[in-house]
Amino acid sequence: MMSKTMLVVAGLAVAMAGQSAFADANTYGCDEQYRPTLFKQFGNVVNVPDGLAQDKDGNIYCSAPNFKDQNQAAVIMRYDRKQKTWAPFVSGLRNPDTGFGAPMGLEFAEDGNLYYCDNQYFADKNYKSRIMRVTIKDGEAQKVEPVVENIKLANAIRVRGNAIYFTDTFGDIKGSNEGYVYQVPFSAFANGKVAKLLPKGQAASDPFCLGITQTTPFGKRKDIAGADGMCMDKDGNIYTGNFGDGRFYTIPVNADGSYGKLKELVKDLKVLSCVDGVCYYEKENWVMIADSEKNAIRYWDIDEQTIKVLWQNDDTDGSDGLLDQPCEVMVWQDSKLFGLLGSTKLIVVNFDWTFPGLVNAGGDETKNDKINTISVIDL
Ligand SMILES: [Ca+2]
Ligand SMILES: [Ca+2]
Ligand SMILES: [Ca+2]
Repeated sequence: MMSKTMLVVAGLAVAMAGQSAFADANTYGCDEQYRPTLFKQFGNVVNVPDGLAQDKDGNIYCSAPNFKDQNQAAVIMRYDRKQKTWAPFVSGLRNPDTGFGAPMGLEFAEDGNLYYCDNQYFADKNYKSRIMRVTIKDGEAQKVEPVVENIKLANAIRVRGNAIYFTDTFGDIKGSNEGYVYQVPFSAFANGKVAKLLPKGQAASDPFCLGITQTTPFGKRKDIAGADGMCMDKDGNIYTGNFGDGRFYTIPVNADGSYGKLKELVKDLKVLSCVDGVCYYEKENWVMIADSEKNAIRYWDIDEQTIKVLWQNDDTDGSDGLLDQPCEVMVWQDSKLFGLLGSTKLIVVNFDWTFPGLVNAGGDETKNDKINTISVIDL
């Protein structure tokens, strides 16, 4: 049996070994307990993963718009929590107008159906994106149909109460770099109806539009992309942020459930210069943020009203589990049901389809690697 002193010495040696091996992360001031590890490495069938959702049994769904190799039709993959296996859940998703499918943000409704963003912006910028509903019976997809149309770049979606909420990342209005948050009630697409957004020039008077963001492009990125990720806290306040400049916002919910005006929370390139996917971590009252530009996971501490870093790393191909252009975050097993079964985990999707000015591949768009990964962080 080890003496107390020996245990302390052994512990110190482990701690020191850890420090030298993980010097890269420590330069960003990250706690080693949050070092990401590899959750899944996909083959070419999933060559660009993007969105994340979980059903009420804790199974994970990952959408794959497959921008790097469009010969691989878009797919939504499903991870069986008990079997620990991945399989296609809905495959061959193609938009009839463009021949191309691009599922991005996705979330389950209370009734068990799955809603997802079909992002057609990279195929056709002329309002071809849609919100789709996958009707599910006994755990199997039955049909896939549009419920909202006339969207530019449908990106993130949430389902709460009797409405869906989603972001549209581009407006393409000359001289103004807008992004949008929409709320569309189920009644607008009941009985086979399809809801249609107004053209972006009329967004301010669109009854479905809750808020309009503004992006100021900067540096090498010069990216004008607006509202990207979106989530709600436990009270229903909405959080969103711009991909292009990291400006971070809330839309506060009123006592009667209606929404107030979009309000800026952070506009500071030094602490946050890119917001991709966001999710709510109820236990800590944090909004987790995928910083696609800097290979980082940051969070908005709602109680302290500050941005902090959970993890950040330099360029990697992702095979080591480290972040490789993280685009989506999801707190997994945060419910009472799964909390008993294991620790809470943050699942992180790595987009790895680089744009100018990102840490990933030095922003070189010709250098996307072939390793397509999901990371996991123990919270
Ligand atoms: Ca996104
Ligand atoms: Ca990679
Ligand atoms: Ca990389």
